[in-house]
Amino acid sequence: EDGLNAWLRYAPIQNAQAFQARLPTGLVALNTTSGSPVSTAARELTQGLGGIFGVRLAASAEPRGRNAVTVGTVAQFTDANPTVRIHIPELKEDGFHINVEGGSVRILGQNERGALYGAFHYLSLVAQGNVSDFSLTSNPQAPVRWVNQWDNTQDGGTHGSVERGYGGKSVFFWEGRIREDLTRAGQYARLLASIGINAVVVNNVNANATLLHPELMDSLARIANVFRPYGIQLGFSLNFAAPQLYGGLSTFDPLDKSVINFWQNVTDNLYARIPDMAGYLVKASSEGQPGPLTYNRTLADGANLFARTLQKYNGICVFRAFVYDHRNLNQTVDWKADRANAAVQFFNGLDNKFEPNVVVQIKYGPIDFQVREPVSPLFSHLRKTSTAVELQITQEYLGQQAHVVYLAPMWKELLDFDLRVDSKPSRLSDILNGSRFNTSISGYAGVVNVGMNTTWLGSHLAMSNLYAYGKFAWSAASDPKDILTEWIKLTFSDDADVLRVITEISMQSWPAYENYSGNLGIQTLADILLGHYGPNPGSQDGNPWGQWTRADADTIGMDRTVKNGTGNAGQYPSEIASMYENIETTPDNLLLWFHHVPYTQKLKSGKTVIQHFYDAHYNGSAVAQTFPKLWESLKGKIDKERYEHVLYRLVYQAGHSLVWRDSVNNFYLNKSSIPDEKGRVGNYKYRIEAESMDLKGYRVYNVHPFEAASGAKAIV
Ligand code: BDP
Repeated sequence: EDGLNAWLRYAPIQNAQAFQARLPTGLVALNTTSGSPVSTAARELTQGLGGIFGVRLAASAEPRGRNAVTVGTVAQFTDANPTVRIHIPELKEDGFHINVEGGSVRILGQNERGALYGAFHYLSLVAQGNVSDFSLTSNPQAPVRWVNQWDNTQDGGTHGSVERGYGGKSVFFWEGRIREDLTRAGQYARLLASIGINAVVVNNVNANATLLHPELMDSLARIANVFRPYGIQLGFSLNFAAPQLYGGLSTFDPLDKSVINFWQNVTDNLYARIPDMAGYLVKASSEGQPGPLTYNRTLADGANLFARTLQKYNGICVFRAFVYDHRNLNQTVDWKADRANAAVQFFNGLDNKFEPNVVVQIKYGPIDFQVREPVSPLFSHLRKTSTAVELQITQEYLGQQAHVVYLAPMWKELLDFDLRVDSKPSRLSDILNGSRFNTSISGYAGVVNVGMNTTWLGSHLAMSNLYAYGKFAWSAASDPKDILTEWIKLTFSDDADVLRVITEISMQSWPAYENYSGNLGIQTLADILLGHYGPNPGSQDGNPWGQWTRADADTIGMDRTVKNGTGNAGQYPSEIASMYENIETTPDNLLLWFHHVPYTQKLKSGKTVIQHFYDAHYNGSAVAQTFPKLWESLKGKIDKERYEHVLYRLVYQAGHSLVWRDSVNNFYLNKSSIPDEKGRVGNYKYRIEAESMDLKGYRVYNVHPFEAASGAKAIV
């Protein structure tokens, strides 16, 4: 098993024979046109029931499909069976209804995509051994359930690279062109359709304008063709300066007539090739990228420019809120500057200025995919504008798939968070499903970044995050542990030990990572300048982008209060603002996010901040130390290839968690000069240092930063 089929393995289940009498023997596909999602559904059902139970479904001519599985849309069913009355609860776009009575199974979608989702859902249930009679209706909570890929498309030098991708080369691009062989792109679409995703933005938000070349647009259409049988639409990232960089115009001012014409022409050309394109994703005026602010235009001017070109095609323009330009080059502490404030400031006054087909895509927290962030306050400011949350499946700051970090519990906390807008219940999930502010095209975007590696993300266990993302995008009421159980059964097996061990590892993994990386809301403490990987707490304060931990000899944390700090707490609705403004009411896990305190500040637990730091780093890494042993208890119960692959990574994670623990603890011991009450930090008397051994073929190397190696030395 190499992971390629992920949770769609359709592996035989135990006691398959016992179920035979209850299984369909025929198949009625209500649309047999090749390439239609319903015909894809029929193929999956044949393959799935064949794999799981060994049944061979015969195409059945009988339109009602007794002892058969019938799949199609409600309208197709009614057309084929004009005299049959069926009662189906209300279906929303992409929703489905499944009815199982013995071997007669009806899977009907509101549209073809819904029928395909229904087929996958049915297969997932039977693959978990559920063949009893049931009837269920499922509707997605929101229409935007997108995936973003950060695949690079430049000519020359990139070799199919994926920005922040840890699963190998792009499945779409190679050297500035679209791959000839798009098999993997099709397999990816299959995986995504099975979890209810309806669009993929295929190129990096740091977009390159050359893809607008007509020949490349033709090839982009090939990707869309591979997606279509799975009901997946193609989305496309744009470079805001393309009119100048690619079109040869002297400007890219969004209000300039020639610029408007340029973009209309691009949109017309793309839709001529891809009539069902989902729309655009735009990163502008961010991290040095061009944008409307270059011309003193507003972000709404920027978003509307694209939105208007899309309207006649029903396309949407997703405009990212990750906009900031603050750089502090002299590196002195500016107590009022705060990148976390940027989005709300830039969007201020724009709420009623966006075209109706604009969706503002907001990272879950106000900074950047950290291990713990409060919900972005921007969600409470945009009330007339559709919004989508941006979650990150690729674990950029969270261990880059070399560490197991199951993210669903984090997402659950964020989605359940009540922003109390106007002192009314305002859970993030209710803003995203459109119910809180009555928005029509809100939803979810996940930065996934799969690659050509057969594990997709670079690690088998990381795939639970992709699976969970789809489930949350479909329904925020999903439960992280239930999702995990399902995923384990489908991906590995329903063996009790396998379920117990993978659940134990996964459910402990986010708290463990938070503990051994950066806790109390201090951010991840990963190296901030280069790879965003591994411990480098010093880099947080020594960079111009303003992500400051503001640690000195006596104090630590970022004062984001209105009273003394950057005012960020005041960007939240009043009840939440006052909670974060006061140290007493700020939850410990966000204490250092909102407050600058002495290391000796007491937490609610009674511990000091510094002692909590030390203890948490020991506890977190102690948990990671248990992972390899737990996994080893599954030897023989998991196929060899995946067993070895996962074990290798867990052993690495256990070791790297020690590096994290010691680096962070040493750094703060050095800063604060407050010893660990338990005498552990900086005490290496039982450790044999590599540099003190007899070295053959190695030499001693001075490590910088010092805290990354005991005694600041390593061997190379
Ligand atoms: C940062 C990533 C960078 C992205 C940027 C973004 O490090 O690769 O381009 O976010 O989201 O976290 O635009």
